[in-house]
Amino acid sequence: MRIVLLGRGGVGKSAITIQFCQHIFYPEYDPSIEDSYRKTAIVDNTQLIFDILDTAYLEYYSPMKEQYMHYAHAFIVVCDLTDRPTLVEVNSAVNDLVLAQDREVNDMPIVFALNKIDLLNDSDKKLATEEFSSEIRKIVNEFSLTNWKIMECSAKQRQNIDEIFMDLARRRQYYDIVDDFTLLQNITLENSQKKSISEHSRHKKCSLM
Ligand SMILES: Nc1nc2c(ncn2[C@@H]2O[C@H](COP(=O)(O)OP(=O)(O)O)[C@@H](O)[C@H]2O)c(=O)[nH]1
Ligand SMILES: [Mg+2]
Repeated sequence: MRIVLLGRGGVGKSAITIQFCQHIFYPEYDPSIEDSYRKTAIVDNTQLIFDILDTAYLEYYSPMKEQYMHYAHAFIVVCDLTDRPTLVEVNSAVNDLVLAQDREVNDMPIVFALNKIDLLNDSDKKLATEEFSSEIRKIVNEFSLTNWKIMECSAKQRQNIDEIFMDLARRRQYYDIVDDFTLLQNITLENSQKKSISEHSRHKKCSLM
């Protein structure tokens, strides 16, 4: 199952990924690293392979991100519960993933992860969660998302980290994982179709002239 993490730099995408895969918290992880991780886990008695892309803001075009976004089975859109401006990126992240998935119904599983709850006391956490949740609900309505959940978490203290990934696995209708070989075949096929279409239109133009 392929999962992509999105959200503004510094919200904790890498910390969540590394905590889930390796059970450690790196306080100083390089913010420019975009990398994929693999982890096997049992969900409801079924063994699942999680292929996770931890994205980063990159100045250059990232073909890996483009393909992962299109072929992803689920998304984690992360924001920092102590930093309200990180909500801005939630909107653009949802916009990007909706475009990349290009579905008739936007039923791709999405968890909105409100990270860094360890930094807030109970009453601040409650207030911030309410505020973030109401903003996220607006975005959900705007894009007509049908398969989503808001979850608080702490990558630092490993709170709700496994739960996020398990929730996405359960939200996915099908457990049949397209293996990497099939994926590669699909990409090659799509590329060759694009190529033949453009060749076809070139020929057409020539014959018209
Ligand atoms: N207190 C706290 N700090 C966190 C948490 N998650 C990430 N951080 C810190 O926030 C900063 C950015 O995290 P990082 O995972 O690199 O963010 P990314 O840019 O979204 O990948 C780092 O200094 C992390 O140590 C968390 O749950 N609690
Ligand atoms: Mg990172």
